[in-house]
Amino acid sequence: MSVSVVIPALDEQEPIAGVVRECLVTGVPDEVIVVDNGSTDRTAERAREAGARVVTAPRGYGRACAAGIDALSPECEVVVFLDGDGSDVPAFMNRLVDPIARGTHDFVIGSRTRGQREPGSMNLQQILSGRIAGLILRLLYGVGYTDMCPFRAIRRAALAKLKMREQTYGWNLEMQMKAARARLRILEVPVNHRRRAGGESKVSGTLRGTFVAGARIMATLVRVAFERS
Ligand SMILES: Nc1nc2c(ncn2[C@@H]2O[C@H](COP(=O)(O)OP(=O)(O)OP(=O)(O)O)[C@@H](O)[C@H]2O)c(=O)[nH]1
Ligand SMILES: [Mg+2]
Repeated sequence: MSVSVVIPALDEQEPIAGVVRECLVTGVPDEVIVVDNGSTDRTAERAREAGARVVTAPRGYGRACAAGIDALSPECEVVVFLDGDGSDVPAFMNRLVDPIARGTHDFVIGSRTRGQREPGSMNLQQILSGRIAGLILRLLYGVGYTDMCPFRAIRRAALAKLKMREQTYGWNLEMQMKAARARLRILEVPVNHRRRAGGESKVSGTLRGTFVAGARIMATLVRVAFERS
């Protein structure tokens, strides 16, 4: 199966090359697309040097993912998403892609709370919000998640049908909700998680980032829960 990796990156010049290389050495992806969200540093250049194709998108995590999807090669059948800060562990990519390639699942998502976490790689509110969102989704759709992990793989055709709309931090949760609502065959697998490999935190490590992302995630939860499929 043809696999493409999409990596949203904003000012990640330190970690990005390592992330791209780690993806490529797995031998799983046919292409790695880094979506540069208007970085003011050398993220794009470093990503390109490491072997990625670079496309640009306006600020916003969801906008980055959408731009990555627009840029997929025509052959691509499976899309893998992961962060550009070196915190996700690309060595686990096989475990995410395999069940889709074997035809048993459509959406395979990592769970950092069930995997091994480097101390300090996730804070309490990230762990709790993933668990709580997972419980709410179990009540809504009968699908249990334990994390809103950015590292995930999905069949391209299934993703297209979800009609993703979130432009910022609601993107990850929106995909999980819509996948459950669409009755995709979903699997959650434990993945390890590290501290970011250099650079600065934009979300969980700052009070403002935490607040903005938290508000957006809650708004997404309410919007998608009440929306007709
Ligand atoms: N904040 C933000 N992050 C973006 C954007 N576009 C892409 N990203 C990337 O989204 C990923 C997640 O952001 P992080 O800053 O790592 O947020 P986090 O994982 O909650 O926090 P730390 O890992 O502690 O830094 C990183 O790869 C960012 O580079 C954007 O528009 N805003
Ligand atoms: Mg991070």
